[in-house]
Amino acid sequence: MDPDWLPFHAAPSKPEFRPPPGAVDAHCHVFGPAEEFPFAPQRKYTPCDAGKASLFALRDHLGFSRNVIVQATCHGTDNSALVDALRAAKGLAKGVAAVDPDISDEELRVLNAAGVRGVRFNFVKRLVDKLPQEALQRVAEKIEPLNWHIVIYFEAQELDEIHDLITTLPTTVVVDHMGRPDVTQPVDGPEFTRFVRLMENHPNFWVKVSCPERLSTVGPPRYEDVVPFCRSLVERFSDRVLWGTDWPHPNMKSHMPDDGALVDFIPKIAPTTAEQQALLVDNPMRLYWPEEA
Ligand code: 0GY
Repeated sequence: MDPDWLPFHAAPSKPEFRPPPGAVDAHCHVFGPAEEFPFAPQRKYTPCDAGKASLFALRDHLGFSRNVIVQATCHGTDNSALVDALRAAKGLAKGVAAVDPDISDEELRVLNAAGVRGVRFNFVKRLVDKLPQEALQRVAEKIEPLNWHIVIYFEAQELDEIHDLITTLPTTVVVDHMGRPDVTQPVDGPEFTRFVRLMENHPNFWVKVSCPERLSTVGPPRYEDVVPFCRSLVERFSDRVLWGTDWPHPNMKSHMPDDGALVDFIPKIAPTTAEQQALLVDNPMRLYWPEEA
């Protein structure tokens, strides 16, 4: 693992907030274990191992029922660790994969059978080498017939560059971590307003109100400066918001969050039981387990 890598919290607190029955942690990852699932040669970081057993133990400890496991860039487009975790979860996890534009229909079928329901396009420059837009469009066309969606990860300053590509995608589009706003700017300032408009103008867009630990400048345990941003999205788009821990928190440099404290952030951004039910159960179930929703 990288010399400055911060491993995940060894003993997260038990949250005071009790998620509603059937709650879904809709953004988390597995890393390795590297001996069984080697990291990709082109990776931009080498994490600690963070395998499926630790993830499932955290799910139970925090009072959640299900996970959506998102392929992390350190595994490139080799989704073996993800698929292994999905199979082990016995229906209690769905996945978001990273795929090459020339992926075969048979490979897509295998991923689908394992529980993959989306692909991720990562535009964060420190994490990936740039992929041509035409390649991403090819992936979008291939996954559309499977009824998968596209998860996109970008930072606020990248929105201009990718706007035309992402707004013409034919599927549901889920934006990670609110498009990573600069939370020192006002919530009603030009940057975040631009993101709110994107959500308003494109009803196929969903958003994860996640990662206060990455966005906050005031820090743990309450991450107060991120609350208004999440709150504004939950209020406006209550049927298109998702929440996730982001365990095992790749590339955190300032601190490693206590996952229990992250769960206690939820009632601040979704104060009513109706909002909590939508955020944690109804919305992720509709997107990832429509057959049970
Ligand atoms: C996240 C955030 C990060 C990393 C990745 O796939 C990844 O490597 O998503 C990050 O470094 O900001 O969502 O886990």
